[in-house]
Amino acid sequence: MERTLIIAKPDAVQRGLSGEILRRFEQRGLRLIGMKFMQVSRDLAERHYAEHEGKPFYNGLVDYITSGPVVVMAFEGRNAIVAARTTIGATKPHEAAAGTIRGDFGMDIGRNLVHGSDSPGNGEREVSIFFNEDELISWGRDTEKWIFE
Ligand code: DAT
Ligand code: MG
Repeated sequence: MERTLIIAKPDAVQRGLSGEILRRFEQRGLRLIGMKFMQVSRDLAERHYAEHEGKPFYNGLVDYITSGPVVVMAFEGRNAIVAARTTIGATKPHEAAAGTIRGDFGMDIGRNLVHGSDSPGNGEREVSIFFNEDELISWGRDTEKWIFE
């Protein structure tokens, strides 16, 4: 069972796309276990993006994710990481396939609308820095057997 952290970034919230983004993961069959509307602090942004520290785009990335409120979601499921990444699309929205979130709504790498964890380890790490365990709901979906064989 994998966990992935999804963030509808400030541009997605400003453009009224946070519901559309939630809908796509929900419809895909990922199971929501936590969600919150929040403003990311600089400290939290720096911990979340620690692996990018020192890269030329790092400061801009931290500015962007802290520039307005975001909707943060945690999902759980078999193969959740890869499933979410394929729903999100390529990092550069102008190259992202049509049908993906970035490919349908984005143009610029600095406004790519959504974050998704890139590995099971990062999924666990990122979910745990954005959510306390008591903010995550363990629940069974009645449709489970129609989504997974
Ligand atoms: P992703 O968000 O697809 O996982 P990433 O983890 O490599 O991509 O990078 C995190 C974010 O940093 C990405 O969503 C946009 C920004 N970014 C990455 N590479 C960049 C670059 N070469 N120039 C500008 N921004 C970049
Ligand atoms: Mg990444």
